[in-house]
Amino acid sequence: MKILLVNGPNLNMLGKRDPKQYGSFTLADVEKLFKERAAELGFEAECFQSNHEGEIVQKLHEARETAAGIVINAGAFTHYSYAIRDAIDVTGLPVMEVHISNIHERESFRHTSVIRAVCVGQIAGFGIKSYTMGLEQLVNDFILKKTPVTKPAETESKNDSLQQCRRDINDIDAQLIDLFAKRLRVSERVAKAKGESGGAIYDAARENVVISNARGKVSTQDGDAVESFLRTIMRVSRERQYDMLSSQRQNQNATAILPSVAAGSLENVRRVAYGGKVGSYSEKAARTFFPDAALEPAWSFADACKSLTEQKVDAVVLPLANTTGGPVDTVYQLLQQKLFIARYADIPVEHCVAALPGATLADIKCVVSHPQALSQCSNKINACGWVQESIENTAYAPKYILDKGDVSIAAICSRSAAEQAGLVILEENACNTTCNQTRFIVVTRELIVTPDASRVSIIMQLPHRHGSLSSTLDVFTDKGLNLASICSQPVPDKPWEYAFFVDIDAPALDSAAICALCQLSYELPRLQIMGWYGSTTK
Ligand code: CA2
Repeated sequence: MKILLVNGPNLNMLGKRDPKQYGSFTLADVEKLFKERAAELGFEAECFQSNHEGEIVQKLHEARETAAGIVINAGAFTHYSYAIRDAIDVTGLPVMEVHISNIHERESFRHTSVIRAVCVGQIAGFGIKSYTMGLEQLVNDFILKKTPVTKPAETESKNDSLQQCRRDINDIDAQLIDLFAKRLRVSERVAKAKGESGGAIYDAARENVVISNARGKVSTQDGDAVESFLRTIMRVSRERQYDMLSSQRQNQNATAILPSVAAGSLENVRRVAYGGKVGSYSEKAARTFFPDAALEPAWSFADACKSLTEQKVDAVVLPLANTTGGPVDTVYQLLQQKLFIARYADIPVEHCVAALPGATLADIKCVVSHPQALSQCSNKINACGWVQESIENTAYAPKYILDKGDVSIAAICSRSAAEQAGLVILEENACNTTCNQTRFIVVTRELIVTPDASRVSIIMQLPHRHGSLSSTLDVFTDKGLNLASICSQPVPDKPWEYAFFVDIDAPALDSAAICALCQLSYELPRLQIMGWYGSTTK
């Protein structure tokens, strides 16, 4: 019985090219050495080389009758020929896989051997010696000792182990990484070309074509997964392009997205409007921000903003959100006009229950306040079964009760507002929590970015497409930016359209934030910077 040596495609070129990878020996040298070593081991060797898959399959079939074992270097077929794999399997002979180079340390596509599982072993990376080592191993362990031929395939098919799955995934990931790195290089070339031509980086129509082509190539079942995968790699590639362009045109970018940044600062603010009256929480907040300014009460938040746009005041102080009651919707609506947030402060809020002198808690049937304050005290109100009545501002509630002269009505307001009106306090802190806080903001006509800014607020509107919000937020994630808050509000005059208000933690004019905002300003139907500001801590 003979030992068959099979060499696959291109191995007839050994010694003619690529000596660094494959040495300077020729195929004739390999075959001579193989025959000599086989003879020493007491076997005759037959050597065969072909560049054709079918011829190799044919030779393997014939070997069933003529050979005791086979050594095979299947060349590049190793990595993808299931026909050769099956032909090895049908020989029923011990087959040893050999390679001159170490396929596991080369390109990732060479890490996979589809014939490995039907061979008794694999020897790779020892140059010409791989052939003799493979031969010796084959003869000693699998022919002379007649070790029963258990190929990995047999154990594997019974137990397609988790380990094997992981090996497969590692191999596939290695290939994906390789390809993705190549794709990034091409994206960089695209960025260069677009940088020169001034072309837009985001081309939604082209991305959709890429996706629908890809969907056409895979099963319906895989369609959505393939779309998510492609959208992710396209987004990351776009980010690379924006990064490249933005490092070239950092200043241009900042001016493109940021409306003219006012040179001035809040130090020049002399007159400040707030919604409510003396004793209101807004007045307290305005005083916190501007200890020396002239404070002007306005009937409503909208009236305060009107004074600002009409240049009657330099700034307005408004409540934006509360830790219990959530966003103050009317203020979010007002911010959709071209107004800017210049500062914020989180102020503890404690509401009391106050009524006409002589009234007791048992007399109260109804409470009056701003809807936010009512919701912040909802536990108490519901427990007592009080009817609720809403009013423009918590600070107006005491006057309302005085006007009514009704002992069964109580105000939910600040202690100072109650005391100024001469009401008696029936309950000190009626809030649902003991840590109730309201975020107040300073609103200005121009964007004022102070050096201590720590947060940027934006309004964005997204295209009506599935995954739109999550892929937009991914831009911030990819840039390592933290979102401090997000909320949605209806867009006035556009039924069922919503704007997202997003706060991002970022120091003044942070380059990662500018880059992300710049990208989104190109890609979204609307992106408005509402402010880049710091906090006035109490
Ligand atoms: O390392 C091995 O033995 C290989 O089986 C050789 C194959 C390659 O496709 C496998 O990944 C690993 C290629 C043989 C090509 O041989 C050449 C010889 C000289 C010049 C160019 C190619």
